[in-house]
Amino acid sequence: MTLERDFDQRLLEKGISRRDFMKYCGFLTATMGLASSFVPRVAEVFAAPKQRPPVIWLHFAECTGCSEAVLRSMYPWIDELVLEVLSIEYHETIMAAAGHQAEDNLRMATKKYEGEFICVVEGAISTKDNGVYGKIGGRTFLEIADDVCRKAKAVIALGTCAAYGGVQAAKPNPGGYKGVGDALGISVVNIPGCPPNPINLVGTIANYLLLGKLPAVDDIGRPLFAYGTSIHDQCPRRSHYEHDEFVEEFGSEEAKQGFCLYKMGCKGPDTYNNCPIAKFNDGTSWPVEAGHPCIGCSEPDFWDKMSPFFEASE
Ligand code: FSX
Ligand code: SF4
Ligand code: F3S
Repeated sequence: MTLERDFDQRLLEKGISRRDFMKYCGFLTATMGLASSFVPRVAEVFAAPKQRPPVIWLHFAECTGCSEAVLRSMYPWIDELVLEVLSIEYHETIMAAAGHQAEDNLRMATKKYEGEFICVVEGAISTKDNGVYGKIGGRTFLEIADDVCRKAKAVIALGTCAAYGGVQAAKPNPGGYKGVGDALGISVVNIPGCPPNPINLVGTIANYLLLGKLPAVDDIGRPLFAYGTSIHDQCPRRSHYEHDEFVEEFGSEEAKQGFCLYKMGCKGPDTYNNCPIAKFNDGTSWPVEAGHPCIGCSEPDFWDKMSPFFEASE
């Protein structure tokens, strides 16, 4: 494998050893469900990208937590991601332009890269009454999405709002909010979670750069490498619950109540995501590890279907 020397140098300047970089690539490769023999090729994607696909990143109705999560992705840092792997042509949260200049940038980028760019969408789209309940610069979210997404080579819906409507689509959903795929009737890759784990976006993009195609998805558009298994089936509290010593110490009924969070309302058995393996904040923890039941944030309509999020104790 040939890691470019200047890339090694840039890593060192950031205080990152080559060993740490390779460790991350190993983690990413495993997350993507690829064999360890792919690790050097995944490293090459970041160290010596052969292509830098143009990206137009749209924001609609959401809290921007998804961008926040990506901006805090442990590695590659956002500047690496932005400047070296992708060519971000438009992103409202991190670009300097505002107002008319920003609108012009979007128009120019869409025209210049028509048919070539990846469109990342955050946030839900109002569809009721021609989408009048959500506008930017005088255009409805629906108009903007219809214009931009249809010109993209691929659309990635980042976060549960963009994927399935999220909190905006919770009952009674007065604005008729929907995810981008449903709002436009197009096929998209959904990376849900509120927020989604950044590694699942990086893995989707690395898959595209490495294999020239987007990853295989389940029947609701989620990459199987990340959303193919339930939280419950990967949960360490489940194996501890079945652990002899624990059951011996607390008794099986107490163990169930005190350790597994099911009786507090955990939705892990009905939720598909890789949180127990990928974790958040540089692999520090994830909701159930931190003592909070899973509320099913990567499932469609979780605000309606998964609530109440907590069970009242008797
Ligand atoms: Fe939604 Fe994202 Fe939750 Fe927030 O862009 S998935 S409200 S973390 O910001 O869309
Ligand atoms: Fe399953 Fe939740 Fe219990 Fe973990 S805490 S074993 S995900 S029900
Ligand atoms: Fe969401 Fe459950 Fe993971 S609430 S962050 S899918 S543990």
